[in-house]
Amino acid sequence: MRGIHGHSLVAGAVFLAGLAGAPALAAEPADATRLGSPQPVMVHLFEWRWDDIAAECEDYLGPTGIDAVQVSPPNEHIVPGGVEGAWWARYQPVSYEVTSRSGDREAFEAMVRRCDAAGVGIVVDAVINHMAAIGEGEGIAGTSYSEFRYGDLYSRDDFNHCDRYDDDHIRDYQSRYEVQYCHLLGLADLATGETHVRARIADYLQTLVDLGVAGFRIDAAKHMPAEDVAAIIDRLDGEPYIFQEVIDPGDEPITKWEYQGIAAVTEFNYPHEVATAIEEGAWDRLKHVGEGDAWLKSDSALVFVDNHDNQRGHVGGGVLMHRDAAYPLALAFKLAWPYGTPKLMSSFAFEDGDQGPPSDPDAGWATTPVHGDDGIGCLDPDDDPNEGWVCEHRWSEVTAMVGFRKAAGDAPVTHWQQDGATRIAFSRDDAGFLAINGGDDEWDARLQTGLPEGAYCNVLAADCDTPVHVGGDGVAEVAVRGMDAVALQVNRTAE
Ligand code: QV4
Repeated sequence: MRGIHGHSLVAGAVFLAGLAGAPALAAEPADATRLGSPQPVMVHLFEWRWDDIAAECEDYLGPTGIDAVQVSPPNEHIVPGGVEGAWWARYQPVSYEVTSRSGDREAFEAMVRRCDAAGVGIVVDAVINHMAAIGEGEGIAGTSYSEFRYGDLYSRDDFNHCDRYDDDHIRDYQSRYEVQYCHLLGLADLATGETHVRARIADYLQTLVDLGVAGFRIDAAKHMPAEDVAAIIDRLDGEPYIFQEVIDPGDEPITKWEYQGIAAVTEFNYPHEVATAIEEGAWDRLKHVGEGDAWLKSDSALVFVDNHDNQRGHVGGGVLMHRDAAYPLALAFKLAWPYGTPKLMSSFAFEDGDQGPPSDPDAGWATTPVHGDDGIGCLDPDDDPNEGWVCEHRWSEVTAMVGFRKAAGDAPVTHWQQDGATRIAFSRDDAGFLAINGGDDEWDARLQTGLPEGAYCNVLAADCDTPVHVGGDGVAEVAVRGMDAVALQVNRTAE
């Protein structure tokens, strides 16, 4: 048993003092330009296979200007058959061998190479807080595990044993100690305070850096003391972009602020504020997204309208997702609004929140490809809405707004205008302009832009047949249909 009994809030306080004295580490892994462009956009190709991602990088992501893909955990996990093909098998690591439901190491390496050649970086979802749920079984690459023993990698002493309740599971999120030293959902909690455990985790991450990955999502970072996360990252050679999954609902002792000096952090205010503002018809509240003390500073914030957990209500839900009519407008806002590093969700459709990706139960729940001869492509409106690859990242509104974000660069927001609470518009200074009509009736208005005089294409429209005229005073005559938007960008004028 490790000497963690009696560990208390004090450790957190000591650590914070320590971090303040370690500026060398601060901010660098949060520098999103490490993903290869000044305003990078990432997409989560949730549960996609490695060869599909490689093809997607070449066919769509590179040409669209999407900079990076978050991929599902690439290391060995429990067999999906044991859990009826559930997607969350990937979050139960059995070893650090690079073999998973998405493909083997060879396919992973080929993906990294092909995506890199297409200008797209791979961001690995790193599950390092824990191993598979306490119990026994075999991983997808054949590694056996039993209670607190995972192949030759870890044994009992490498785990925290928090001595709470009868099963050491986390129950009280108001207890810092429990959240960081007990077992999240019964998953065997690694003793990340131990030097040799840190070294093994860092070896795994370093292997991936050496294979050429561009970054990491640190899964369940809140469940590791920030000091431990910092110490693991500090061991890495290379320059990965890192963001940490910290769900801070605002009323727990562990906060996102503890992690923001280490690397970027998920900003969970974002999906909730965007969803509630839109659902309450208070689109004008979007003006304040990212503003004030409750929000991470922009460079530290990883932002999203939904993620793989909250789109299926795993973390309280309350977000917009691909099934919602307002979702494309929420994404247009996200890509036009210069706060945080945006991540797009590319989902598979589901009926049941545990349901895995399209797959064949008779073949060990092998994932059905998107591309190639056996590929099923992306969901059409006529398809079964409960199964298939949704591919939100291919929607025309999304690809257009990725281009808008690049064109807007670092131009600030200017000329905020609104008509009531549902009609909003703003400029990205002299580089772009977005008007969103969240009401039902058409919005015909003369709106101030920062754009130079000209006839602009609405980049959200299918064609440029009806350009929008901007006068010498920057005023545009716009007609925005109900639940629609108009986006203009400086380099997209009518011929
Ligand atoms: C079950 C019972 C538990 C019991 C346990 C006993 O429900 O009460 O303690 O058995 O063994 C799956 C099942 C879950 C099961 C657990 C262990 O859903 O019912 O527990 O396995 O067998 C994903 C899924 C989880 C899934 C987990 C592991 O969301 O449902 O659990 O993978 O397969 C907090 C955290 C945050 C976390 C979020 C889900 O602060 O960090 O919960 N989010 C990340 C990922 C998420 C992932 C994990 C963390 C775990 O985004 O996808 O959980 O790696 O908010």
